[in-house]
Amino acid sequence: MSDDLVVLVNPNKVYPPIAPYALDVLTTSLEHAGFAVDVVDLTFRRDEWDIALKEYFAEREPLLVGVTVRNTDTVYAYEQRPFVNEHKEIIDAIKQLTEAPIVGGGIGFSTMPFALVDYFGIDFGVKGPGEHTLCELATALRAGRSNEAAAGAVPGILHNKGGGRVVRTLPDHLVLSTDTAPGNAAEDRESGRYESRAWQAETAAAYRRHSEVPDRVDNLAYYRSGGLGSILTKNGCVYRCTHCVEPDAKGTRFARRDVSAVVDEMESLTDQGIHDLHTTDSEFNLAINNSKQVLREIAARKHRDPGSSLHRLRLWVYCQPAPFDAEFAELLAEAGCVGVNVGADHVRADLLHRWKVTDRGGTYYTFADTENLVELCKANGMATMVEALFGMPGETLGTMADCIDRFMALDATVTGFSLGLRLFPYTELGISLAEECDGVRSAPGLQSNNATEPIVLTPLRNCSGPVEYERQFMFDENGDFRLVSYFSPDLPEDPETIGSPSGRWYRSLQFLWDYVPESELYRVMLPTVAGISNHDNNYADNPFLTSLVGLGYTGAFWAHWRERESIMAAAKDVGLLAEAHA
Ligand code: B12
Ligand code: SF4
Repeated sequence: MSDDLVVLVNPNKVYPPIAPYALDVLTTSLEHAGFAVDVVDLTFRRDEWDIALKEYFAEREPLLVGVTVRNTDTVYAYEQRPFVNEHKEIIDAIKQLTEAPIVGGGIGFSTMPFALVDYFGIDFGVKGPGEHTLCELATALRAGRSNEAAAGAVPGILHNKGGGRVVRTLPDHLVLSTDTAPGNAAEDRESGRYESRAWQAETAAAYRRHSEVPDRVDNLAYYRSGGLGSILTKNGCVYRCTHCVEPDAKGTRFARRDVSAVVDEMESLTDQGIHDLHTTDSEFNLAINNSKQVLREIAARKHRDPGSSLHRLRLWVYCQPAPFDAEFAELLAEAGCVGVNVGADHVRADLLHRWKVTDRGGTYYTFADTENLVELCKANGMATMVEALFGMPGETLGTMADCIDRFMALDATVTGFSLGLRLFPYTELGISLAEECDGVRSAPGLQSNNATEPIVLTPLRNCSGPVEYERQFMFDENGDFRLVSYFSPDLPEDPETIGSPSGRWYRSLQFLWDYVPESELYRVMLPTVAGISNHDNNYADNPFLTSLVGLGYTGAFWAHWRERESIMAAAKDVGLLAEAHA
């Protein structure tokens, strides 16, 4: 066994491929801590991943294997396509090839970490940023500790005890603290729900990003086949939008990275020829002063050095409608931002006030902020993608129509409408629906395409532990996939649809397609089901996206949405697209 070798595996098979940024972050920390690291990236070998694993493990016997799980599923309520089954297959193969303990992590993983440690049958798991925890785990194992002893020595680690029991080692600073979910209930401490995970993140270092280096993430290869690079300026989110997994999975406080380290990393990527960078913060404009500092630093370096590769930077950012002021818009443009994707979600104050909320439950924007953002971006030459999410509690045909009308009146480059929500265990909506069911009844709006029985959720406090609680959002009692989703029961569906656990909210979807004027469809993204359209907004194996990257387009895919007909025709001409998709 190599007593200082940690292997990090990327099992993501989704195309177009997105670089596993997490593995660059973790590799940087492990190397700082004196470990040798190999990245085994299966994305580019997705059709022969088993051979890739055999080749690798034939020559190496590592101390520890880490597996990153970025996405549990597509999180599209109409699709409900899981990925964790593919990941399990890969993990099972790894177990056949090495004795080394396996630790799981990743943002998707962190949405249901106890259930996934159990489902994958792995030794350990980490919820949230893994930098420090992974180094401490590797250090404990290198010192010769057993898995049991290592788990006890590593704050925050999840340890598989077998027989469906997964326990977390309570971080020292939480032993006496109340830094958990409201009420600080025992089950919240056990599951680690809604904690600050800022202490878990590495904020001082520039993460090392490589291209064409063996056993490392090949960022340039990803850029060539996915069209986007990535950059993180801070971890976590302080807000509590009721549909969103991120405050829980990433942490409820910001871990702001050192500004110079962030811009060093961006420059290293642009030096490598990766010119389109997408922010990977939950929202770039929260902690806005820090974000302004990052933008000022980029602009300053561009001014100082006319030869800097940062002049070729095209930045794409995720934002909320507020805060977003004129200075921020100007700084964005000066730094090289070309596109702003805003999660405005809705226009109706009556819906937003109980949905898009701060940690104290207050609203933080109105539709006027979305209008302001679109105007400021336009004035500064930046494209905009404005996204709405339909189907949250209280949604009716009237509220949808109102939102479509007012979103279409915005002069946004593209407007995206989604319908229905994939529900996760620790979102406010997931928690409140479990309360409403209380383990004895179903709640209106709960749906899963595979459900054969009414969906009855049990609150965490009444479950045997977090494994059982989390599992019910992904699996039924027989262990079959049942990805739980939610659609407003106030939408005009037949009573049979609403009454059936597997009813499909097709009428509401058809309404969307009918209501958006045909003349506007060129700049609108709508959810699809088989038969409605080939033009959907799903990133997973989407023919439009694969055409884009095949033809050499780069940047956020929505920025090319208006030209999709001609792009797909061109892709067909050069043989990139099968007839069925043209
Ligand atoms: C930016 C982004 C995108 C961009 C990516 C652009 C780019 N160039 O990277 C685009 C728009 C392309 C995109 C697409 C998709 N995305 Co996206 N995306 C994000 C976002 C905002 C950032 C992801 C990221 O890179 N984070 C930065 C890295 C450094 O953080 P990290 O991955 O969490 O890693 C840390 C920890 O998780 C942990 N960790 C990670 N791995 C491991 C492994 C071990 C062993 C350990 C110990 C720890 C550990 O340590 C890491 C370092 O701190 C996240 C939400 C978020 N705030 O993270 C959603 C998110 C990951 N996306 C999501 C989804 C579903 C998708 C799509 C599947 C959507 C779709 N159907 O089309 C696709 C998948 C694309 C693909 N090929 O995989 C979901 C996943 C939810 C879930 N339950 O699985 C998220 C969480 C959004 C959400 N709120 O629902 N995405
Ligand atoms: S949707 Fe809300 S809770 Fe989620 S990351 Fe954005 S601001 Fe934070």
